[in-house]
Amino acid sequence: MKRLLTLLAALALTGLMGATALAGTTLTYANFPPAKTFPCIQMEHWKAEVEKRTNGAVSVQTFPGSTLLGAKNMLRGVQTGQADIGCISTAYYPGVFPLMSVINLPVAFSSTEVASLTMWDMFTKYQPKEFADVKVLTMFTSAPSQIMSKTPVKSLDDLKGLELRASGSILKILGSLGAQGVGMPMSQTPEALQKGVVKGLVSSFDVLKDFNFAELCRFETITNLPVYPFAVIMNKAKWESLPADVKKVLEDLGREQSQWTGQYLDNHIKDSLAWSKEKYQVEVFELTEAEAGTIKTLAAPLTDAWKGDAAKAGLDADAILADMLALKKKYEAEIGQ
Ligand code: DTR
Repeated sequence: MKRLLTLLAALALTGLMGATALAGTTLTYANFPPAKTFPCIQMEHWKAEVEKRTNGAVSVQTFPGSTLLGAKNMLRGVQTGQADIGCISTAYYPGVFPLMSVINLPVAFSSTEVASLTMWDMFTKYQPKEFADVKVLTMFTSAPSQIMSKTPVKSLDDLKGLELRASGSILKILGSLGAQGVGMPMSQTPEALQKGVVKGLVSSFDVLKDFNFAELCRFETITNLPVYPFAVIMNKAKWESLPADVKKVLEDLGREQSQWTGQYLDNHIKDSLAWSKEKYQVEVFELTEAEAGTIKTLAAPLTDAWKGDAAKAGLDADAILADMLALKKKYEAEIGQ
């Protein structure tokens, strides 16, 4: 009897310890832009879902605005465990993500939801080696990129010599259009605009409202340049330490979170532009069809350059590109453009 009691007590204790250990699981999640920008809005949504779906067994402590890790040390910081989870814009790491940078090519995505789901499916299909030492929790993109500037860009001629902040493939497109692309993460852009180091930027229209860029950049030109890819990554050892049921909750959220973020941003772009027109009377210019055609022609070599880089990394570039275009088409038919 005494033995049985001891056994029961031991079992109760282990159970209790297990529950306590689980209840105490807190995951730190770092992000580089300010709290009200879309990468952080999606982070808070994910946190709420994880806490709800694990019945509070896991809590997530979020660090927006580069308070734990910044745009450029995010990848390393997550690999080394300074943060458990981090959000990276892959365009800030040239050459590091040869496969997933296919999403940053000039293939005319017009919906963030389509681009985000395409990216997620590409990731799950190819499981690229470039992410082998982290656990990928979700992926999404920004919306198609547009010019926001202090001086009007009514035609491509107005771009000559204009200093515009950008990143990734867009920098190269700007160069071939005669503009002066200046590469930097979004988190450094407010200061660069304030100081006049750049006269505008190329990114998605959400930033007009979320960074109040509409105040300085009163002129917007629709160019529909590439989307920027993002990945939410987790420290591999931390991932391995999680119980199976928690892993399942996080894995089940991957695609859903990608779609949620795409939908959020597609709606928010409209809201941000309407707000900017109302508050700062920003002017929006559309290029002529001929000029849009010029951008397309000038951007085309980027795809060949990407293929070269992908082949060097041992990837089947043609198959990857064809798969991405097929997924884009499939989602455009399902969701709309
Ligand atoms: N990686 C991006 C895309 C972007 C669009 N909106 C935001 C808001 C906050 C951070 C990044 C972004 C870029 O650098 O333009």
